[in-house]
Amino acid sequence: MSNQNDNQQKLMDAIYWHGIPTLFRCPHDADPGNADIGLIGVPHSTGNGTTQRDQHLGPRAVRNVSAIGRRVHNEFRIDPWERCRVNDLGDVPMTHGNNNEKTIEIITEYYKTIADAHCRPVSIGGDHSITGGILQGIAGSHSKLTNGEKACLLHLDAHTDAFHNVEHFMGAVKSAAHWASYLVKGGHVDPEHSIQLGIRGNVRTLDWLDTSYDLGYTVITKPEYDEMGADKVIETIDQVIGDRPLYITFDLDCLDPTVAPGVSNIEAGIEGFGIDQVRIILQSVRGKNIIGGDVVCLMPTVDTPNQITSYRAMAVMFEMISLIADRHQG
Ligand SMILES: [Mn+2]
Repeated sequence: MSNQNDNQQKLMDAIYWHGIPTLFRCPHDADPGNADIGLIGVPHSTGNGTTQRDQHLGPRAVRNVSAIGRRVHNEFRIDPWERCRVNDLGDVPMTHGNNNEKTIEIITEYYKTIADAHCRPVSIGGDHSITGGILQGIAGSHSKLTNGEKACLLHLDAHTDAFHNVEHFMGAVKSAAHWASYLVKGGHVDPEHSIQLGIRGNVRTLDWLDTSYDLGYTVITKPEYDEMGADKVIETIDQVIGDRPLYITFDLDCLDPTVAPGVSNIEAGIEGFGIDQVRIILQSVRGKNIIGGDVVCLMPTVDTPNQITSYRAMAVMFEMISLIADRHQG
C-alpha cells in the first residue's frame, strides 16, 4: 500500500501545471550547503548585444514545464532525485541586469559560494555570457570543485564564442561571444583538454574560427562530426578530456532549428544536431568528473505554442543531473 501511495505521489509530482513551478519540482532552498546538485536560473540577456534578447525569460519557461521531467533515468538505471540532494537554489540576483559587465561580476561572486559549498551547479540561462561568470566562480586556482585546477569544457554550440578579434559586442565586453576566449586567458579553462563541438554556419570573415584554434581548443564542426561519425567523435572526446574536472556547456543553437526553434542566433543554413545525437554525446561522458553544466540561449518568446525548446532544455538538464548523480552519489 505504501508503495502504491509513493507511486501515486510521484505521478502527481510530475504533473507540470499545478503546484509551485520549481525546477524539476525540487525543493526551493537557496543554501548551496544543503545540495549536492544545485539547480540555478541565470536570467541574463545583455551579454548578447547582437540578436534577440529574451533569453532572460529562459529560467522561468523551464520552471513552468520541468516538473514533467522529474523522471528516473532508464538507461543509467538510477533515480537521480534519490541518489543526491537536488535543490532549486533560485535565480542569481539580477540587480544590474542591463549592465553586462557588472552582472558577470555578480554571477562570478554567486558561483564562488556554490563552489565553496562543494555544490555542483546545473544552470539554465540566460545568454551564453553567463558561462563566463559561472566558470570564473567555480574553476581555477581558488576552486574547491576542481581542487584548484582549470575546468575542461565539453562545449556544444553552433558558434565558438571565442571571438577576441573584436573588442566588444555593441558594448558588451565579457559577452556571449567572448567567454570561451577570456576564460582561457584568465586561467579558468584548459583549452588543450576541451572540445568545441557542433560549430556550423557561414562566418563573418574567413579567419573567424582561427581564435579557437590559436587558443588550443579541439574544434569539431558539425560537418566534421558528420564525416567522422559519432563513435570516432566520442573516442576523441574521451581522449581529450580524460578524467579532468569537466564542465558541460550546451548552447541550444547546436540543435537544428526544426528541433529547437526557440533560440537566439539561429543557424538555418546547415543542419544542426538532432536530440538523439546530443543525448548520445552527453551520455558518452558518463563516469567523468563533471563539476557542473549549463543550458543557454533559450528564447521562450519565439518558441512553438507547445514550448518544445523549453522541453529540449529540460531534457538536456536532466541528462546533466543524471550524469552527475551517477558518479557522485550524495
Ligand atoms: Mn554560444
